[in-house]
Amino acid sequence: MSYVDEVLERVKTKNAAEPEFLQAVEEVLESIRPVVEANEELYRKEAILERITEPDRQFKFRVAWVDDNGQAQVNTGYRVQFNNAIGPYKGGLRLHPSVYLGIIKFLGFEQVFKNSLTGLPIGGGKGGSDFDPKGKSDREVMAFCQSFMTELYKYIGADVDVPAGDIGTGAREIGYLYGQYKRITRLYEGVLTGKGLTYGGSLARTEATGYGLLYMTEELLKSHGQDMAGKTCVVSGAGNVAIYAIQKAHQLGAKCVTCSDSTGWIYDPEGIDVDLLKEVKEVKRARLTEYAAARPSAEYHEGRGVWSVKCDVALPCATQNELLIDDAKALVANGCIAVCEGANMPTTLDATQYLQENGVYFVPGKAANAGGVATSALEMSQNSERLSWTFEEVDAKLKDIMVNIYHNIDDAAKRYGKEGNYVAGANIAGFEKVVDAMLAQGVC
Ligand code: NDP
Ligand code: 2IT
Repeated sequence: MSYVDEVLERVKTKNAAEPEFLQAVEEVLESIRPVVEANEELYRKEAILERITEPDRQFKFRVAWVDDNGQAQVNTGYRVQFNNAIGPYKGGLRLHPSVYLGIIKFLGFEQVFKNSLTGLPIGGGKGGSDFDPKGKSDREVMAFCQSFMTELYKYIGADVDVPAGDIGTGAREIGYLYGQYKRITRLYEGVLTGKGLTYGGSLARTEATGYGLLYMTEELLKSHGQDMAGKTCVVSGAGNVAIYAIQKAHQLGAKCVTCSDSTGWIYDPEGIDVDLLKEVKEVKRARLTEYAAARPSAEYHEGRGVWSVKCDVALPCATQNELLIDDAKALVANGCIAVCEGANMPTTLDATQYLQENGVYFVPGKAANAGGVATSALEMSQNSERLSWTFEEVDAKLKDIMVNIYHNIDDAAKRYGKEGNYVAGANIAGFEKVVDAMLAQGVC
């Protein structure tokens, strides 16, 4: 049996109850096959694949807090420190009822390769909790965050592990978490990113993932003789990534006609009104029905359905496994030319394959959404030098990083005879740097 197959079997046996983690590992190991085959003896001897699929360590802890009725509540907190071969662990905190260890491991594993692709010195980690911030008061969110950090602070630090936002963790949560870290440790350090601008945050971090996604999409189209101007886009999600993806797409002359949340979706043929969407989601924290109520051109539909709308470009920006095989078929039938993932692993393996086989340019999340964590690394740099850069400076660096990632993954795919396969390119390019560092640092 080949080394890749052997390790895939081992990972399946050891993590049988974690389908999302297995999915992420399978995608990566399948696409790095040619690299592994070229170095099989060395990698096997050094147990590279066993080590890269096993987190350095994982923490699981109780988070007890008191709700507004005086009732004690208990959630579970997680932090998985996956791999720090190239820098301190870095990755977000997800607060969503679906969170369990397998979700955090899949996200941490993806983060290792994504962070490598940024070209910046950051390792991979992820954390979170099954706490649901939706419908909670600010005081309840603060109580949860303080309790969560009272455990988490032991494991993190500006040069050790630097968490950030993800689903359910935005500026409000990062603020409460930072306040508690500072209070316990007495350290005023860049231990979290996505901080507010008055206490060490970076300009353009809020926009970075969505903007970066569009810089990547634009570069992809440009290198295939097209551009974003005049394109119709369908977007899923209505959170941080989706909002700023839509904003940048509109700045580039495209029109985004959909967005969605966990209960329904909007079709707005006039183009999504970003200011209204921000008001509904960032200020009121309300449902998309409020968007439809305030916007005559918009239709609201219950359930899921954005991928059935005719488009040139599809940008999944909500969550994992939200673009399924039938959605891929609908996109192809409707003439979609590119799918770039703003979310982490939103497209299932069979849907990805279908899109690629039908000539759709497909850029996976670990490359296309890397602008968020890259800008987090820029926030860390600014914190270290105790300076802050202008919006234009950070935005220009972000754009450079995304353009570089595109060319690196394109080149890596070509080097292994897989031209145009950006999944293979991203996994290979991300893997090469991490493995090089692991080999240099010995067995650990
Ligand atoms: P937010 O919490 O700001 O927004 C998430 C959006 O997706 C919301 O509209 C939410 O709807 C929807 N959503 C979440 N879970 C589900 C679900 N199970 N089914 C349907 N819809 C769902 O998160 P972000 O925008 O920050 O994150 C979106 C994706 O992007 C995630 O995959 C995240 O890992 C990834 N990402 C985020 C980065 C960042 O910097 N924030 C960086 C790189 C990737 P509702 O409000 O109804 O729950
Ligand atoms: O998935 C991701 O890359 C993020 N949620 C951002 C992580 C970060 O450290 O900014």
